[in-house]
Amino acid sequence: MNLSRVFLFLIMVMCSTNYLVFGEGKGSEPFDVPLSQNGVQRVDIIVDSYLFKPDHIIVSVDKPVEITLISVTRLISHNFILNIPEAGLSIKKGVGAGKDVTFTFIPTKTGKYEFYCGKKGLFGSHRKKGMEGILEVK
Ligand SMILES: [Cu+2]
Repeated sequence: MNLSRVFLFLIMVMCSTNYLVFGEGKGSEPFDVPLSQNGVQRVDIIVDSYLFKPDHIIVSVDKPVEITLISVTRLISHNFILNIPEAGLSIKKGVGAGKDVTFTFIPTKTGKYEFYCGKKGLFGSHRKKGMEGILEVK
C-alpha cells in the first residue's frame, strides 16, 4: 500500500464510524415517558457527540416532567434548548463532559416541540450534526 491508499483508507474508516454514530441517534423509537407514583414523568436522556438518546419523547400535558441529561462525552460540553414560550417551555441547560444535569418543567400545551443543542464547533453547529429531537406533549 502506498501512502495515498493508506490515507484514503483512513478517511473511509472515519466516515463509516461517523455514519454509525449518526445512524444510532437518528430516528430512534419514540419513548413514552412513564408516570411515576409521585406523579412525575421521569426520563434519562443520553447526551453524546452528536446525539440525544432517546431523541423523541412523549409526555402528558399539565403533569411535571423531570429530565436527567447524562453526558457520556469526554471532552465536549453540550446543552439542551427547548424554547417554546407559548407552550410554557423555556429551557436552556448546559451539561459538561461526563456530567449529569436534572431539571423539571410542566408542559401546558399539546403539540410537538423541537429541542436541540445550541453549541457550535469548528465544523458547524451541533444541531446540524444531529443533536436535535422532539418533545411530544399529548
Ligand atoms: Cu452539543
